[in-house]
Amino acid sequence: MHKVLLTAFEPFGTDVENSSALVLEQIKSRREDCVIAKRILPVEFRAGAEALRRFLAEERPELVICLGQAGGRLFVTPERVAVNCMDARIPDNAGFWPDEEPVEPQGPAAYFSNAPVKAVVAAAVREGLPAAVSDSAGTYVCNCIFYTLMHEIGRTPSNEAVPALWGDFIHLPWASEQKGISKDKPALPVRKMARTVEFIVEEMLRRKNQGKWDQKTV
Ligand code: PCA
Repeated sequence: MHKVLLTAFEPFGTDVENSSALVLEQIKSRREDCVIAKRILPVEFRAGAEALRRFLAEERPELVICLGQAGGRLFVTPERVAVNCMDARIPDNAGFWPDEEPVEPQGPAAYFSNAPVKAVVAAAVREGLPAAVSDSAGTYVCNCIFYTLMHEIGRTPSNEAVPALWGDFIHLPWASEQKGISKDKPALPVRKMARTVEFIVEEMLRRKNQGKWDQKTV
């Protein structure tokens, strides 16, 4: 039985709901060959990172995907890279408002996701699902959580050719059903986004089991 950890966020800014939490709710916790632990993170740089570390220690998953909302995007967008920078346009939900501060003062400038993001997105697109690779998770809380995840993975010993823990972050558009989002804004139905995330999880697990740890699209 495979163990997957999926996280989403509370609402933030002026939004009363977060599409990532609506999508997470729709995803089944148990599938044929895997158990999915679902957790909500606060939209706070420090407490969010702390909560993620705690969930990793509690769940000991082999695949972690953190979901977040990026209002204005058109597709479900797995992120390729996390940067060591916290630079916020608005304060987080605890009132912390970083101005070009590192996530980890001793950490590298950036981390790539160690999952085959491009290959999995290509597979999703072949299925007709609304997915695209993103090369920037921004510099707000989502990027901080993604950077923290990859930093923790880097500290986890792994002797095998295929790392023991794969991590990625997926930004989602606003949801069509989301309260407070006007109809002229770009949005996707929750069910469609949930199906796309489920496909990405399945495809990542399939590749991980086969030891296919490369970015080739075929
Ligand atoms: N999106 C924000 C933080 C929480 C969320 O869902 C971001 O993109 O950083």
